[in-house]
Amino acid sequence: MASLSQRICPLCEACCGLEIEHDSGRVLRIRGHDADLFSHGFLCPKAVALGDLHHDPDRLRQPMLRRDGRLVPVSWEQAWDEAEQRLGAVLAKHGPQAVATVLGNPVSHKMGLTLYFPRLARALGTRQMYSASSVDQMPKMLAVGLMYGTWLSVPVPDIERSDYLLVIGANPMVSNGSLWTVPDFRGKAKALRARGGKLVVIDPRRSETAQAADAWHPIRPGADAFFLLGFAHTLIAEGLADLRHLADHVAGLDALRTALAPYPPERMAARCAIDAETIRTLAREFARAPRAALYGRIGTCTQSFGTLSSWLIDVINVLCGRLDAQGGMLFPKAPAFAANTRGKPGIGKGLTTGRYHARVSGAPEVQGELPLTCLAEEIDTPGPGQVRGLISMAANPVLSAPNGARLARALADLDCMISLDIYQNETTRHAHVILPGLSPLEDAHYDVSFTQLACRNVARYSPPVLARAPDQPEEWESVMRLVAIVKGLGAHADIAALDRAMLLEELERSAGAAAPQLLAALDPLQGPERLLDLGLRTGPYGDQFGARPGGLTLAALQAAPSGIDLGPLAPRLPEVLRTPSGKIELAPPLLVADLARIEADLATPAPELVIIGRRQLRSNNSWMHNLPVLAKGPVRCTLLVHPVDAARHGLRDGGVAEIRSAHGCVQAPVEVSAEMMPGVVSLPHGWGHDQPETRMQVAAERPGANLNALLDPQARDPLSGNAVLSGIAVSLRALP
Ligand SMILES: Nc1nc2c(c(=O)[nH]1)N[C@H]1C(S)=C(S)[C@@H](COP(=O)(O)OP(=O)(O)OC[C@H]3O[C@@H](n4cnc5c(=O)[nH]c(N)nc54)[C@H](O)[C@@H]3O)O[C@H]1N2
Ligand SMILES: Nc1nc2c(c(=O)[nH]1)N[C@H]1C(S)=C(S)[C@@H](COP(=O)(O)OP(=O)(O)OC[C@H]3O[C@@H](n4cnc5c(=O)[nH]c(N)nc54)[C@H](O)[C@@H]3O)O[C@H]1N2
Ligand code: SF4
Ligand SMILES: [Mo]
Repeated sequence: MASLSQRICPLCEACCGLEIEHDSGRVLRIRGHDADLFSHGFLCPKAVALGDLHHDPDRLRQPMLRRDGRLVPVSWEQAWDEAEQRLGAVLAKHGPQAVATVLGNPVSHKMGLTLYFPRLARALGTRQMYSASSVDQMPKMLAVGLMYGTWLSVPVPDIERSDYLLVIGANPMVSNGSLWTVPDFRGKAKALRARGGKLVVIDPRRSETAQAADAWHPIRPGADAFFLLGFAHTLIAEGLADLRHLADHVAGLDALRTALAPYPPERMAARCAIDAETIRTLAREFARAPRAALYGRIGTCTQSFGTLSSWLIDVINVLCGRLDAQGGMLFPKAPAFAANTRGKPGIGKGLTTGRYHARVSGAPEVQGELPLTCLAEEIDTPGPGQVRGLISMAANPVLSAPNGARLARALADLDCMISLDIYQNETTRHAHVILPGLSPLEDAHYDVSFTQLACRNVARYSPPVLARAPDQPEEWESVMRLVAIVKGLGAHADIAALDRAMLLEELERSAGAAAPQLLAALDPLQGPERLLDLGLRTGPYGDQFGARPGGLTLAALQAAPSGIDLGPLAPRLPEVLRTPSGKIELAPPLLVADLARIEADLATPAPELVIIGRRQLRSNNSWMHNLPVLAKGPVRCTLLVHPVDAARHGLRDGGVAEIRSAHGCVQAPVEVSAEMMPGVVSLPHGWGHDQPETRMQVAAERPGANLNALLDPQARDPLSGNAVLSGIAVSLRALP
């Protein structure tokens, strides 16, 4: 008898509700869950691949252990003994600072990992912490953190009530949104246009989003800050700025005016390749539209001016009174875990960076992390503090970060590498022990991070759809076993007791004498569900343990498989702020000082030909290329080249190009396409599955080329430490 279960999709930030039909452990069909109060039945092709993922014979179901140089399947018992012995040895010999951790993108989609990694981090106390954040959104987090006070105070477009949406460096039609949880962007954009609104896209490529827009303006990669400076300058110079309801909530307006003064569009145009009149026109349109929002994403982050660009986007929204306004940019109010719903409303400690620095490069700490592009050199550079052990969780930096080849060599030289992952891939093949995680259909789900970025306030919970093997631990349990090893309690410690003891300690810090009572009130829940119940009940909609009857609890979510709607986004100023001043900081000194680099850059000639990346509907970073339903069809890892550039370099459609940069060389099939702006070529990231000792048979059949092999591993945004992934100079050559 087939059964029907609901499950939130954990694959991307849209967090769509799915309906999964299954029988005796086999997935029969996956569809959008029409009754889901948030996503209303929307899904994309990746969700359908959850079945392939669950049944993938290459997905690890048993721990793998390195023996005589090869990874072989072993029992959990053996895996834990090895993990304890190796990690224990590194800790005993070199101390915790010699152990690094690296987190990949899926960590933020798995509640067990998101909620339990902080325990491991605290137990270890290492400064060697890395994650995909520094090849992604760190610049945005830093910019909003400085302006509003917490790392995830990211306002999102109120698309359903907007008249004008300006998108820069994002392709939500394919990515389904990022730092903006917005299922069915396509439908929402269509509705915006149908009611007379306008969608405008700024992107070096006429992306799928640009194709669905009213206007597309190509921009030179890496030059967003120049465009945005010209835009913001116009707002002030032409008297278009109008803070409206924000006037009483800002600090630093005069400093901002002074800082913007040197950058009229006429000075910026050549650098960003958008003419001055267009910049002025866009600024006027944006300022005059009844309700408008400016949204920027990864294209504006993964460049050397990432933090400046991210800041200027919010500056423009503030200058036009678009922030915290209906139809503009609003702050979600998440039901649990959001730093901007905790503590005293309207004021806070704000944040700092550079509390310590990377040993080799001197790069500053940001949000407790060092730049991912520093990891390889921290492992392979001898000296005090050299990294000798690594714990990776759901990360594939050998493909996802710019210096994969060097990183792979460094990983192979570690004394201890433990990976919590579901594949033996380009990164985990170097591990001494791989501890398999669950299939997404085997664990419970709550969107810890993405409820904080959602286009509507909502709370949803999914129980596991399918049973896991009896000896397979949940991921939080594996993390807690690592905690037990680090704490010297041994890998076979009583995890449930340790979990309870650590939670009690945390509750004592926050609730003092009431801690034991609170803990008892959460019985008999355990693990992530217990933390979730605590988060919900003490959150802004919570039942406050009985003080607010009818308020949110986990039990309430469990009784509502379509979710609980908490209403449209609403203005939150000044309550949302956590800055020391209690104001929106418009001109943080760190950012204003960074404008000096703009001046220096203006004097540097731009390269003739540069490369950018590209996301695709049937691909998810590096790790879904092994799923037949997504892998089938035409070869996707192709180089898009504008006809003019193709002619100049003797390339033809369907031919093969050699792509060379100062840092590497790869080959890829050519697709001649007028989608590109001339002088810019595009290759998707996450490919290069031709390395030995991986276990991803489908992916290996069509490995593709690794874009990141071309990038400059030392190129970073100096403020956030984020890697530069866009706009790298390349040359092309046709291969026979
Ligand atoms: N050139 C270029 N490079 C880029 C980007 C780009 O746009 N251009 N994008 C960057 C961005 S935005 C990101 S987020 C990073 C991503 O960087 P990573 O997170 O390092 O890469 P992913 O390909 O997402 O790999 C995810 C890993 O998690 C594992 N995994 C998947 N699901 C689970 C699970 O449920 N449990 C466990 N334990 N493991 C799991 C997979 O097997 C894989 O090893 O790549 C970055 N790299
Ligand atoms: N199908 C699919 N969905 C995904 C992912 C995936 O791999 N596949 N990855 C997920 C992840 S980890 C993330 S972080 C999100 C990212 O979500 P988005 O930020 O929407 O990511 P992209 O689709 O890469 O869109 C970035 C756009 O920026 C453009 N661009 C490149 N360089 C520049 C530049 O210098 N300036 C400007 N203005 N534009 C530039 C690119 O052409 C591209 O259209 O997507 C998520 N969703
Ligand atoms: S858009 Fe994202 S969350 Fe929605 S079904 Fe596709 S992969 Fe899953
Ligand atoms: Mo990402």
